[in-house]
Amino acid sequence: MKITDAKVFVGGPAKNYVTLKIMTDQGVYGLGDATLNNRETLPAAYLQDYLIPNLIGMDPRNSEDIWQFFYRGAYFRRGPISMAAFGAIDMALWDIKGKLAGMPLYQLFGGKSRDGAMVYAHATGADLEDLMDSIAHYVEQGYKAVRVQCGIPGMPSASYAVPETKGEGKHYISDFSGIRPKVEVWDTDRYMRYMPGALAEIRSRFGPDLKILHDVHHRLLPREAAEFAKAVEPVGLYWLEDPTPAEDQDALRLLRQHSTVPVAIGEVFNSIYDCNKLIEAELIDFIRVAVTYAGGITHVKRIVDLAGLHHVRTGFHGAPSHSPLCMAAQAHLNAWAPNFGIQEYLVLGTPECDALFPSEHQMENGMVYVSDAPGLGVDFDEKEAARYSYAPGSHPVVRLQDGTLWNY
Ligand code: KDG
Ligand code: MG
Repeated sequence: MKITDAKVFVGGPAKNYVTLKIMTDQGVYGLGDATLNNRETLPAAYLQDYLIPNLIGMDPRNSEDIWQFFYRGAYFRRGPISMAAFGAIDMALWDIKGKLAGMPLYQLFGGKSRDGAMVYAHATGADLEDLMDSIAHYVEQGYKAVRVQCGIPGMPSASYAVPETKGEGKHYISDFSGIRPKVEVWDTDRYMRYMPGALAEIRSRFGPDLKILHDVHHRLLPREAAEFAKAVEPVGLYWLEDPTPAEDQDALRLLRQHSTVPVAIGEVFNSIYDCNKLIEAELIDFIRVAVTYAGGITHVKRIVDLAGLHHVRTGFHGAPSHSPLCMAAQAHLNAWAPNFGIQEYLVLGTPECDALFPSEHQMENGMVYVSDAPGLGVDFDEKEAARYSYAPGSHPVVRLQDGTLWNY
């Protein structure tokens, strides 16, 4: 069996999904997602210029050897661009494998460990009351877990993932007004003073059962993160996400010494070598890698297995920038993983996405139920895809009040 061709599409409904389609001499094709938010053309170019010309003629069933060929063979290893490109190839090869076997991917991993996988929604508000309305909206829809982000009084700009004005949803993932980022101004002291009390009010409004998550988005220094984690401990968070940047894997030790708040990290990691120390030293509780830019199913499954040895559960990244293909790959892993925790969920279900990526994966009452279709269980409508093209976008950059550049 041979790979005969592969194509890359960039575009989508208000998003630049990077979709790979691999064709074979047996008529079976596979689909993968290489979307790297606001840098989409780069994995697309890597696929087109280097990886696809090498893929043609390979046996698609040898997904392990193909992964090793591209990873070890590149010489310059890792990094989000290459890992997103390999991730798409790997996803597509698993899709082909599942279709050849006539089985959904979770069966190839070892079958189902659960019927439905719990997901969390994003609630956001310009201020606390606005956020309370947003949380109530998701609770009414049956969500059991909600990530909460709100405006901080006196903060010079809207803080991470919150709108400027009440009642307005925040499209924080990409600003399509151009390639030059907007600047947001961040004030750590105001955040540290306000947010623990706001989280406590949310807990008292919604009661003990709601799973409350909060994303610090890498903004605190390790000592500040430890102080913040200690302050929010009485709230009983389901998790505190990215309290401090984790390039320094030892930075979490200080937080661990001062607090038992569950910590979730990893949405910007792209290999097992970014998180092996965090996992082995049991400094985190949830690993947040995405199948897309952590090298696909083959590599993420290794991370999940390592995590399982150390009581670390999964909480895969599911920002709106991930296409339904990545979300499907994660849904299959979520159905199987003995150490599944929760899934971030924002993408499936919009009419435009459903038309571009038809699938039978279901979402009901805050749970995702994986489809039994062979492979990933998602298709790609090329006629729909022709309606969309690449639109350059950017994340904001963050500065402190004196102008110092900070972490977005
Ligand atoms: O592209 C950046 C987003 O993926 C990121 O800001 C989303 O932090 C995020 C999250 O938790 O989904
Ligand atoms: Mg996050």
